[in-house]
Amino acid sequence: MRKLFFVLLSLSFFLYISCDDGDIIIVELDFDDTFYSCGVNNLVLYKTKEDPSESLSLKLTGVKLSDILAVDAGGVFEKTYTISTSNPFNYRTYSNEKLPSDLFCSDIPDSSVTITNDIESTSGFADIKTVLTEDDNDGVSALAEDRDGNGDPTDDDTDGDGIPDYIDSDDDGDNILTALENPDPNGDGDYSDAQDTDGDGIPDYLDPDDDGDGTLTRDEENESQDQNPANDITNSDIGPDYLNPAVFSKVPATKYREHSYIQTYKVNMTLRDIDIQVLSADELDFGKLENSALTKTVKKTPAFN
Ligand SMILES: [Ca+2]
Ligand SMILES: [Ca+2]
Ligand SMILES: [Ca+2]
Ligand SMILES: [Ca+2]
Repeated sequence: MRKLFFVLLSLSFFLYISCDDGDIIIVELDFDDTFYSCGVNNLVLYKTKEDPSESLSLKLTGVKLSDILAVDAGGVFEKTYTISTSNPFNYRTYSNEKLPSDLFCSDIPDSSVTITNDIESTSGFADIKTVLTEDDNDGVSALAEDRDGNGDPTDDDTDGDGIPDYIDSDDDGDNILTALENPDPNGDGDYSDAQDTDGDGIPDYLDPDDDGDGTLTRDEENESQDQNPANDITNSDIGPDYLNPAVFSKVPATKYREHSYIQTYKVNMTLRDIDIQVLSADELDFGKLENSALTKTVKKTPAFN
């Protein structure tokens, strides 16, 4: 019986085919370090390449994409799936010069695709690790938004609206987005030069009364009550009333503006101990999952207080 085995070398690896006559055929499997997913009730994790056309795929029966995104409170999901007859790993070659992008996504196989080799492994393990990161992209790094520096950014909530600063796009709750309050004017990651209109030592993005006139910024909505004090301008030479200490008439805000932040799931998979008859590999770094569903925008409007 001929034997095949994988050897991982950096991000490319080789398939060695040892024939009975002693000849060794080496096929380079220079796949990208990214992979894709398909399936509603069964998850297929796969990667394809062309010239020559090949695919690697792992089918996880009864697993949904949402299952591997179910991170714990620390933002991590880790699970080892056993490769088996119901969770097979396949290496395939094709006679087609080009492969359809949805090769593993259609219920009915594409009749134009011709498989020339199909090598299946039904043992081994697939280690999947998912890490969720969340950021408000407000111009202040999540590290800096861990204001007390205790390593836990979830316990820092400047405006007390229930949304911690690292995912709060309006940190001081004044209805002016942090990104618009110049927290880092020259973009060097040093926030000591943050805009501080009233010079009280509290930068505008953390100061609920930016011009220090005694009227909260969020309540300086003299013209339009739309949770946006930036468009209330009594003196166009000075600018918005919330940055003009000479104007301090109060039109109380009644709610916060809508907040949004980005969730990004990074999914990596490593295959281990693939070793069935014609295929063996101690460890195969399958790479990082690419899927538009891994980035989500979360929108919420906090309760007004
Ligand atoms: Ca907050
Ligand atoms: Ca603000
Ligand atoms: Ca200030
Ligand atoms: Ca003010």
